[in-house]
Amino acid sequence: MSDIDNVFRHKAERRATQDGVFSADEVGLANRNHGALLETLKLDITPTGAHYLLTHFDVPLLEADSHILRFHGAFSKPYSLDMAQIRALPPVTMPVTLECAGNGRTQMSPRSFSMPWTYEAVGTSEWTGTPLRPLIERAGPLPEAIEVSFTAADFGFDKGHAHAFGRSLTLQQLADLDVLLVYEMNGQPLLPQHGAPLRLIVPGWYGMASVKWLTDVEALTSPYQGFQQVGTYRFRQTPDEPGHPVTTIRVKSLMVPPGVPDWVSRKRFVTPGVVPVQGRAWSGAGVPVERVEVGIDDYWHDADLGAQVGPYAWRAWRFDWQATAGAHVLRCRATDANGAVQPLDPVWDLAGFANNVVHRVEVFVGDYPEL
Ligand SMILES: Nc1nc2c(c(=O)[nH]1)N[C@H]1C(S)=C(S)[C@@H](COP(=O)(O)O)O[C@H]1N2
Ligand SMILES: [Mo]
Repeated sequence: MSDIDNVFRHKAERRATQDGVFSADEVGLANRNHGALLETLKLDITPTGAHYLLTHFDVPLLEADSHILRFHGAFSKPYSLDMAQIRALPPVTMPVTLECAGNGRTQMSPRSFSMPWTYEAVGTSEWTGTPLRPLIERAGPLPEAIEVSFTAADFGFDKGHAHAFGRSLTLQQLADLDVLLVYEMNGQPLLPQHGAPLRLIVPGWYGMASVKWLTDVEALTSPYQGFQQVGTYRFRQTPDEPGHPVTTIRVKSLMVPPGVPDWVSRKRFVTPGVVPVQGRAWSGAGVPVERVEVGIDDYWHDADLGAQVGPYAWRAWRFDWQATAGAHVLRCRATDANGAVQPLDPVWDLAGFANNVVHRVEVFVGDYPEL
């Protein structure tokens, strides 16, 4: 067996979970895939450079001028579009909150051996593109078509499986969702790392559905078997069960950590008095957030809610805290219009998916002369 085979064998047999210190592999993933700076939660729209990143393989550096999107497979009228033709289609700009399904993974114990997110894999952008639905209708799915797969230009190995990143949606999901074919983020052409020149945005779903570097749209007559659809992004308690697919975003909120931080621990320092505590809250599937509570130690207080920027975007909230001297734990907890509420402790999943546990920040209140 060659050394190359050994590398993939090692990866195929990697441990599913671990506890304790972070491995060099996890640190390497964290260096490639950064999260949002929590202070940008003051803004409705995350500055493009502060939007989190999740790229499994290498970022393909594609030329917009020669990029082609192909509609093929079980369609009656397969066709292709270049970027000029896509930009000439009716444009839509929509604020959408995107969150990685692995956000919060490190708060589970044992944790999944993967990208070690804590709280920060979320952001909201103004995405500009064109609705996908009319383009699927134009291709004319054959009566036997049941799903459409979306394949990207990035390729690599995961657990020994070689594949281009790809995902699928059923024709019913495509009819129900407001999927966009996107070429601009916050009024600028997509950056290479966010999917240039063309990506999907699937509003209300966790980020894995929003395929970057999109090249192929294929109608299928049997369920898609791509690794990113069947090999991962499934809720599981054990590695052997098929599990059920990760889809819509769970209700969640985050706060801008108040005061000033300690460089390494990120614990916070404020002086006594009124301390504004603010943040953003969101849910999936277009379900609005109805309530945000702020926990000061063991007491919960209702926060004031700001405007909902769009059906798929997060909502601002704010609470004025009368800070008293001592060490305090601040938390925030959102409830959506379906009555779903964030749990106080993580709900364990093998791969660490969809952890919407309450955000917890430690704050020291004192008469710090420097503040
Ligand atoms: N082609 C491709 N699309 C992809 C991914 C990827 O690795 N390759 N990662 C997905 C995941 S898991 C997430 S959370 C989002 C992240 O989008 P962003 O990097 O623009 O924030 O892209 C999704 N689309
Ligand atoms: Mo993700």
